[in-house]
Amino acid sequence: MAHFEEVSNQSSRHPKPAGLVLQYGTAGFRTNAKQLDHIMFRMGLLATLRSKKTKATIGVMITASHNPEEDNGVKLIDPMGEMVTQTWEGYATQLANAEQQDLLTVLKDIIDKEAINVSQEAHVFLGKDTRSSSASLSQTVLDGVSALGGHCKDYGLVTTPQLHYMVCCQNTQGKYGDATLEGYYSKLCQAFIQLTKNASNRTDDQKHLSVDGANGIGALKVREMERHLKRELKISLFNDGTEGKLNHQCGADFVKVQQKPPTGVKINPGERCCSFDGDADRIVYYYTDSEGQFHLLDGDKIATLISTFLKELLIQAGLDLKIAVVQTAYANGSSTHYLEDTMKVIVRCTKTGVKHLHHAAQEFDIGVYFEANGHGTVLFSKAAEEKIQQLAENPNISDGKKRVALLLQNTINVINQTIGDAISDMLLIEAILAIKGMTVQQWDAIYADLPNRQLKVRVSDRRVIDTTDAERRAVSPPGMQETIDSLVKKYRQARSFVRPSGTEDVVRVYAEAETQESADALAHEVSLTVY
Ligand code: 16G
Ligand code: ZN
Repeated sequence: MAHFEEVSNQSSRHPKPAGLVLQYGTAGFRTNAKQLDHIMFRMGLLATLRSKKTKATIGVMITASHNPEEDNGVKLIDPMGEMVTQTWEGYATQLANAEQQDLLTVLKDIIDKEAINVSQEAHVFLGKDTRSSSASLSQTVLDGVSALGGHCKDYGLVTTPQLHYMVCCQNTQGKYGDATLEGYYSKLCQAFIQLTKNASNRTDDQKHLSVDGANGIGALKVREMERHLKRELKISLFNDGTEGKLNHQCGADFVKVQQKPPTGVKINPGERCCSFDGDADRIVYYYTDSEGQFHLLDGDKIATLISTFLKELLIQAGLDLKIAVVQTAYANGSSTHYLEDTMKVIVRCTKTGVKHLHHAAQEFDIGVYFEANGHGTVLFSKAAEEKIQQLAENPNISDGKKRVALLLQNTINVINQTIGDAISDMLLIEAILAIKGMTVQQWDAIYADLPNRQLKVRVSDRRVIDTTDAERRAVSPPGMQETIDSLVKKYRQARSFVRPSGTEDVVRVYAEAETQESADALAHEVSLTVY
């Protein structure tokens, strides 16, 4: 077949280093950028096949998120803007690891297994972050797409969630919005402005927010968006990429893991600040108090704020919709208690990785999902959206209920439901704080986090650790969980777990306890049991 000759010719320009084995992990392929050229070519091929199979547009995003600038990565986006399915993750790994001479065989194998009509048209949306390696790697994806006769629209520099959004808009024929950056900004910002109309007398201080752009793509996009906000949100942007290095001593991952403020941000006591990560799909908030103490408001606090707000609206609207919060093992124990015992919302725990949370959240009318690291969003079922719309359009309801229905509609519109999105989450959080007239301190005081510590341990083979119960318990190596259990018993309000990382060659240790000293000691002791 003509295409295969082209694939064969082109692939010799993007050869695979013999023996190199990489895996499509939690968030796609991710490693040093120098090892990724052949991967990009092959992911161009695979995205084209996925498009032929689904008869829809598929996304390819080049980013390594919060990893250092020298790394890069790639992930595929399925038609509705979600992460690619597990079977195709498997194909991605097979294709990536085929030695040069076996590439066509593996490709044909996928075509046969999936019964793909190779002459079907194919469309791919491509995006990249600001890493210096991203430009040439994205050219290589283009080579892969064109080798199989696919069409590619290159969005250039975009955040990961923006590309997810574009793919969803395209495949829903514009029902979700326009597949353009302008469309994205105007949908989100219009909803934000409508929401803030429900906030009375916002002062300039309340409208002000400091944003740490992690020296990445999020900073560029916040700048682009600003004029759409019509001064309803005044952003002081730090770490905008003009001086500092991507993710270095800054960004959401740094702030969450180190539990300290990023460098490069001017923080005035009491003022709200937030940090994005390197591809702007995560956000955390924080402030320092008058004593200089740092306070972090992570994904758990965000989930609590959002779910409380939504639950209150549903009660006011008289809508009987089932709302749930989806978390992972990293969720602070205090957040889970607060949500279950005080808020009385359903809480689910899944394995780490957005796709797991996303799927669990889809089972409810309204599913709020957040990882403690700040990655998350809210999903509304079709039925929930319809009920809200019917209420908004019902001519016989009171003005109060009408207002609540419109609030819910604008809340839906400010949210990027395809994936966690720092920009969209920021607008939603700012709107909620404005509407509730709440300061960051009041938000923080909803519950008190249990002190916690995360450590990473380098081991010769992290795969010897196998977990169960949403990664909260280890089933191998034998005896390890029993040791962890006995260590945990030594401390009050303590909990700890270990899990192999899906993105780095390390084992992660998490511990929480009544005091920081206990959490630190427990994390340290547990890390010594990992070998
Ligand atoms: C990836 C995941 C993130 C998860 C992290 C865990 C996506 C889009 N991103 O960044 O959700 O928290 O991996 O990393 O799924 P780890 O397995 O190295 O701890
Ligand atoms: Zn990210």
